Amino acid sequence: MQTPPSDDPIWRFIEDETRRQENHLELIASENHTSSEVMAAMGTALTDKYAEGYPGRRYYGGCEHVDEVERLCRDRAKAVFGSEAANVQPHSGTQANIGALMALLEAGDRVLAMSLDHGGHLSHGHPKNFSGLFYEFHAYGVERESELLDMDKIRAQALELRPRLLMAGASAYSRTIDFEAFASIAQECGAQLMVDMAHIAGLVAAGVHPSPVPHADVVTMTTHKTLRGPRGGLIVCTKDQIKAINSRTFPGNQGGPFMHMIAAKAIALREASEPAFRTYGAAVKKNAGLLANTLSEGGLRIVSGGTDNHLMLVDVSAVGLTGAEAEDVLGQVSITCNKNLIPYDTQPPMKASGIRIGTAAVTSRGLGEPEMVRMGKAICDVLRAPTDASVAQRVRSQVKELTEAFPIRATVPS
Ligand code: DSN
Repeated sequence: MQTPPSDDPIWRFIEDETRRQENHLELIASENHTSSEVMAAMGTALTDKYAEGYPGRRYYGGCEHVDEVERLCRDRAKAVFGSEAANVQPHSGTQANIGALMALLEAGDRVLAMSLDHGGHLSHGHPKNFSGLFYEFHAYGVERESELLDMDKIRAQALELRPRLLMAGASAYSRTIDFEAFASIAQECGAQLMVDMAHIAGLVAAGVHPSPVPHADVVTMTTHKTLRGPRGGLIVCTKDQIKAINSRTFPGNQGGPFMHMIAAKAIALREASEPAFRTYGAAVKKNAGLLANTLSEGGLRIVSGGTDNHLMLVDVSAVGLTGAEAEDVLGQVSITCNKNLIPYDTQPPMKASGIRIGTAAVTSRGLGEPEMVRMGKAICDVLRAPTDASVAQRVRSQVKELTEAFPIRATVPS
């Protein structure tokens, strides 16, 4: 970072966090490192502008330039995801989901979505979340043996429940989701289909994961995970749905849009449409596969036996650790990940039996195949000898070598 503009301690905290990111290997599957251009757009005069409404129909004056920003962002979202319509205003993934649920349902309507305990998301019906408070959510999960979604079982459950909405999408599922099968189930039971592709949006944009867009009524996402944009949400949908989506986003559940973030989303979407992003998406997926193999060969159990996307769940109970302990020992060697429930976990969420690992961020800083093998072996070493100070010391040096060889914004387009 350049010289801080004042001696406000906040700048010190920001510098500390910047340094932490630089010196750690970031394996939290929902995080990424944005380009300098995305980063720059967030710190612009657009943050000062109020623009309630939509381009051409705002409640305040002076919106002519931010109108252009939002129009271009919308057009880019439609082009990247091949959708008929887009709303780029949601402040977050959860707010995108709130807007979509409000557009598709009446309060109290029945929904069938993936269980949080098996990899779903809080905004897919957790009893303390808006979704669970205002709608009647039911959950499907993965099979105990295979740890995979069984589409026949989901079909049977949906036909019995007859939900008004079927939801697909997850925050901790490492396998390809069959959106076509979800659409066919929705059609069979007379439900609408909503897909939350927050985690895989970048893989879909890169063409390395099947897209839900041709199959779903509404698709929500975040822009900051594999899509590598600023923090925020985004909704793509059919022409039939956009009027309701717009109205439930603003004034339904938000006030003024964050125009600086929409500018940054537009830049991220341009980057996602460039050939280099296809290469990036393919590398994220390849890196995840290699890392999963290395961990598996090193004696760790990967939930469902592997990964088809950017993430994997590692069952650390087999090495005598809880997920919380594994997160902690890896943190001590500058490898950041998060504890995570595994399917049918017997531990509470704050302990958990697993960790979730993703390759989006380390791939952005340029780590490739040899580094995945090296990192995977280091993770195995630490998790299998969590109290061995000499192992920790050796791995810390290895991480230092990697982080120094691959600085964060050296390889991301800027
Ligand atoms: N917190 C995000 C994740 O880690 O998957 C989901 O909102």
